[in-house]
Amino acid sequence: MPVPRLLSDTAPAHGAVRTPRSWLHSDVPSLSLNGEWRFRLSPSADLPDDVASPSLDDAAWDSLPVPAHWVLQGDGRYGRPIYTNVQFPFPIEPPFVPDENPTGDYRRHFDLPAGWPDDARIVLRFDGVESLYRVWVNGTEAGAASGSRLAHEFDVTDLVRAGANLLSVRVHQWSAASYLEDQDQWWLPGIFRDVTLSARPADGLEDVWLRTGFADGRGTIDPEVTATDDAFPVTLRLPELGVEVVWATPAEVAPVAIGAVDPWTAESPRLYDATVASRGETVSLRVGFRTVEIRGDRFLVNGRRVVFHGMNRHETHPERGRVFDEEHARAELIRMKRFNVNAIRTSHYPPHPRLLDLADELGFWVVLECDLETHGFEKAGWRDNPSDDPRWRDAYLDRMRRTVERDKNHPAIVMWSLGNESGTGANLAAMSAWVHDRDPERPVHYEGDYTGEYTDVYSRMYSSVPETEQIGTDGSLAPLLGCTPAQGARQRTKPFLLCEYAHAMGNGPGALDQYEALADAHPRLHGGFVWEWRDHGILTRTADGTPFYAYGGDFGEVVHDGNFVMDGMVLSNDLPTPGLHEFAAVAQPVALTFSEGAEQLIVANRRHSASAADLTLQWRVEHDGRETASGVLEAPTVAAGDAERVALPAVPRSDDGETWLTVEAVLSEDAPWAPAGHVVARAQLDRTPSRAARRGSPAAAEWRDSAGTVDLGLASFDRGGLVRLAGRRASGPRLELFRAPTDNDEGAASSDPTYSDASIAGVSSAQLWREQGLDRLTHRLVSVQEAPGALRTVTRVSAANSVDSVTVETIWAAIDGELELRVEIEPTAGWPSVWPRIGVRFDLPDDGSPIDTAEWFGTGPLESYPDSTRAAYVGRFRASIDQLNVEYARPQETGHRTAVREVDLGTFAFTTLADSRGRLPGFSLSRHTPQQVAAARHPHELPTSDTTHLFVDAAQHGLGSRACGPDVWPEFALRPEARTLQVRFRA
Ligand code: IPT
Repeated sequence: MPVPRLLSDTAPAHGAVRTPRSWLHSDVPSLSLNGEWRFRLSPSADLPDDVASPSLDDAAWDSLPVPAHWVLQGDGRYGRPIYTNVQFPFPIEPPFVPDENPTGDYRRHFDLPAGWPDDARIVLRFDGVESLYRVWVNGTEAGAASGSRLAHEFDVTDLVRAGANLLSVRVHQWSAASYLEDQDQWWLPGIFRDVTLSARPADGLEDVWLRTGFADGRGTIDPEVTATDDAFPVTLRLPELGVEVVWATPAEVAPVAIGAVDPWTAESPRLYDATVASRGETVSLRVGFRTVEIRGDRFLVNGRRVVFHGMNRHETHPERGRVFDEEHARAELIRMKRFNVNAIRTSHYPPHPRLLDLADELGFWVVLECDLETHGFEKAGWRDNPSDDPRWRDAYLDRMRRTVERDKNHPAIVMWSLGNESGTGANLAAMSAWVHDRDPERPVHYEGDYTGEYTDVYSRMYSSVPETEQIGTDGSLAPLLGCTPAQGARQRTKPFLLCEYAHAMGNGPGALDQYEALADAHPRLHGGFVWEWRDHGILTRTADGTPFYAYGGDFGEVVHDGNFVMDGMVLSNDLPTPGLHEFAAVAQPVALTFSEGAEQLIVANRRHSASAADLTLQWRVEHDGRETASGVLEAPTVAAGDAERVALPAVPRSDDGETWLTVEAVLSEDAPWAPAGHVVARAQLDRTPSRAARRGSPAAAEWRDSAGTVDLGLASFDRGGLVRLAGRRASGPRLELFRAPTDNDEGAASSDPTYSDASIAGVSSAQLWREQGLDRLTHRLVSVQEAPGALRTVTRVSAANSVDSVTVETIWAAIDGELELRVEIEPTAGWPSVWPRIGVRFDLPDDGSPIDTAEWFGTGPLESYPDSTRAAYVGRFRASIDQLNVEYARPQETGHRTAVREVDLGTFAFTTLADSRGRLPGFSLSRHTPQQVAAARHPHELPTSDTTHLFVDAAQHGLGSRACGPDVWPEFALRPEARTLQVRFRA
């Protein structure tokens, strides 16, 4: 077929492409063709077929590893990655792609192993090639295929010969298939998964499917064996269960009652080794017994409701891209388990097949998604969308078929998903119908089926808290997205899940606990999947060699979507974000609460089916963050879904400090994913006896005007301003209303009426802040006064061309060997929007000994914000300035510790006093001002600094999820208001 026609061909496969089947562990002879290949890159697809010619001399070609993406090899020699979310990086003219089409020619020689059976079919398997490729063996074309994250097998029996062989592959970056692969990720061409040659005997097992079931403590296996008559007898063995069944002919293959077994669940992923042997081949599987069903609006596994505490997982790595690394994948899944993640949506394509072995083994509910997204068609109102165009029907069906057939044996997979963001249409409906026929058990998911025409579960992305609540509630006529009231009523008859929520871009997301509470309250709601597991940063270097994690635009792309690809719970360098810690606290599988009167701990087991017998309840009492007593509670065994009460010990109270009781549920023994002692859940109780709050001293009454150049206790002042503190240079307090906007502050999504009083549709909070000049406030000293042992200043703070202002009164007073500072912050009426923060900044120049560590008593150990406080607990913590701040991919607000009581910075320390409403301030420590942070696009662009900045904030604005979802919940939005800050410094 001429190249232009092949490139625009919507039909997925040509030539000797074999029928899709399971990815099986088999004993047939095989040869991995991974390794170094000869490689040549051309800028265009229209090339002579010389790549296939045995006489071509490729000695001058480069060498490239397989599997790999060519754009991630050779330091830019083979082009660069392109990041787009919804946009297509080429003109939208389906099914055509531009002539400028990077094309990689690959060649390698291999020896056909001696001793492979003569009558075997020789099969060449590609587990992933992006996006369209042609294959030749010894100069003859075997075929062509597309479907980047799907497997293809070619029958090359007639093309290979004994001894040396030449394998040639031509890979085009762009093809008709690219229109179906518009997922939000880097475009990364190349042979990026394994290539394997195998010898399939005539009496081998073409395919095996062991469908399992579990009911009343007993397992069943409903087998499907695809093999020729010659392959029989076929024997199924499960040695551990004493099962050995022999089928003499295909007609004898029938369901097997297994007897008593332990079921498979994500919590107790019990697997049994099984083999299926024909005359010529034995395959090994790990079987888990479980039954998936929908009953009414409940999604059940083994008869019990499942709540997804899930992550959307892309395959991405800063150096390898989508090339699979089993060790890294295992470490990722172990990390998920440690952070109370119990489910994975394989967004938005099937992962490397080994990932599903790991999911079976470690235990996850998996929604396995097909490799499909046509999001870029949304721009033109879905005109020409392949999803509803008969020319693409075969491609859609082929993709779904390859998805299901490859992975159907995995107990972890409890749902199939048709794809993501592809509008709606007949081809999607046809995919669903095909799945229903092929695998009637597992439900079909697809979010774009708003009205529920052809899918089994109701799914949404980023619906707000009130909307989600309405979905969970009966009798609500509130319209559901894209539905008439009648369609909405139908959707409410189905189980609901959030296939994406809580967009984890930069600092955030907020409100995880609000979504969790909804799933607790409304059984129809089955939880969801956070967008997304990890950042997709690509490790690269600046011209001067500084390494950094690149995002969209860093490779000079013509169109790109910036840092929208950095929206994970884990940073590019594998570091879990505070957002992931918040998730772990919210998703904790046992809820620990205290009875009224605090005599008892209530242990509620929120798991699917496992008891809490694997957990030990440890307690400790701390006075002002210092442990005074500890022990272990006599824990009852709490069955899943039950709650039990446990008596608490007597708590010794501190006379003058705070008394906190902390209870932690920890693993009693090592689990496959965490050692004994790993904290699974935590709760705290404030047992501080109520006593009169510590009040600041009354301000001196006899003020007289002053030049303000005085010494006061451990500080010196010049014209009212601080110049020295505890023997080091210092300045401040300076009013700070700005924070370096988070990605959510920069987001302009959503105008849900519930939130709208705090936000304007289409306009980000950050834009409003910049318009008002919060990042460029100017100061005018109005007055300086003195009284014995005290100093008072009044400053008016406002921005250029603004009538709105803030009056800041500071009163310093030397008291009991300490220096007290009281700051009264009072805005004029009329400031129009929410504020990022209300606080003050102190500048502390290094002078040879930088302030680079803080020890504090307050909440920690990680940053927290008003709508993300569940992971924070009260204690005494210590951290370096680098540990205090998170290196988000794009620099932004970070490091705020809420409700701090005491901070020790080495040369000096300070305590805080609650305001008249009992609110304690927070603090942060940074090497940069918010203005500097806001100006940097990447961490390495931050200027070198010779100063530490201390921020004491009366309040911070919440985080929300507005980069792609709802704004900050009104209760956690910070409005301009008068606030008081009060701290006491000591040396
Ligand atoms: C949603 C996509 O499904 C997901 O792939 C990702 O792009 C996410 O957005 C944003 O990071 S679609 C969005 C338009 C709601």
